Amino acid sequence: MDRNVRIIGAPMDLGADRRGVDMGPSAIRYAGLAEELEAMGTTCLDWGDVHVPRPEETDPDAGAPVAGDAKFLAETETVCTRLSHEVADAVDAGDLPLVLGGDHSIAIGTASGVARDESTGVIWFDAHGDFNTPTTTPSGNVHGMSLAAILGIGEFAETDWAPSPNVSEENVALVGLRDIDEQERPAIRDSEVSAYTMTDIDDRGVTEIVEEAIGVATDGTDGVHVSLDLDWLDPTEAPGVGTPVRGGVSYREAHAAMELIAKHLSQPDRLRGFELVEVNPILDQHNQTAELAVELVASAFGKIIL
Ligand code: 5AB
Ligand code: MN
Ligand code: MN
Ligand code: MN
Repeated sequence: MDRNVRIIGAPMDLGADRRGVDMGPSAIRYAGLAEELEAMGTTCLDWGDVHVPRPEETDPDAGAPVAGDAKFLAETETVCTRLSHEVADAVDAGDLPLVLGGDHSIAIGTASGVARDESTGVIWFDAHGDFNTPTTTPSGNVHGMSLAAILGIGEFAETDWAPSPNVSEENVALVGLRDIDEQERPAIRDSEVSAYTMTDIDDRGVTEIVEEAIGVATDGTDGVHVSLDLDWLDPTEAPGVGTPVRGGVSYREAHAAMELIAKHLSQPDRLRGFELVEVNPILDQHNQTAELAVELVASAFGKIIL
């Protein structure tokens, strides 16, 4: 990695039911993130955390600006707007923003900052589609709506902060799907996003699928943002996540995917942003999931085995 990496924490847990993801940024730092990247010869600057209000300090029903059910949406807007500015500043300075969540609702802010001035493809590694809207959601949790928000789908089209106009559906790839809600299914199918399930990975192998996803995200765009929800991995490898789903990618498949990110997006420099979300230290075993997150970033940023 030739550019400096700018670490930005987003200790957000307003978008999910299970408490504990707000400790994700600390857990990932304690797992040795900066040390691992420095050991690869990458300069790492830690910008600290954006401020996130505690759920106890807020009113979940305060000024819900859209129809339907979206818990803490007003606070999510505030946090994502702050995060978007931090991320855009990093991009302006020529640094690579590495955002540490927090639940996946922060992706709305990360994408907004990464894609502020340039057309951006997105690769979304996740067991889930995160394609609900306030009227389709079974939970009211914004972490299950974040990709729909970025794409301005449903009620999010009426907000001025959620959609990222420089992210087009045709340049978005979802990878690793295995848990989709009834109303998400037609929404994903009817969209222009490329969606790859675990069955696709079984059939065609992780290399072919991830290379195709990279092709989708780079086709006609200036750069690519990678959003990595740790529940993409099988829970045997990543137990410390809020919404585990059996049947995810293996340890080695995950590394292979990240190595392909390094291989295809580093020369020329097309990686514009990277985020790690949904690490929940309360549910983790000895910080295993945070340590895995650090390893995967290292692979994505070009760590070589030999
Ligand atoms: B995650 C569910 N689809 O909308 C919902 O972890 C789960 O960011 C969403 O992918 C999981 O509540 C959100 C049932
Ligand atoms: Mn997610
Ligand atoms: Mn998920
Ligand atoms: Mn989750």
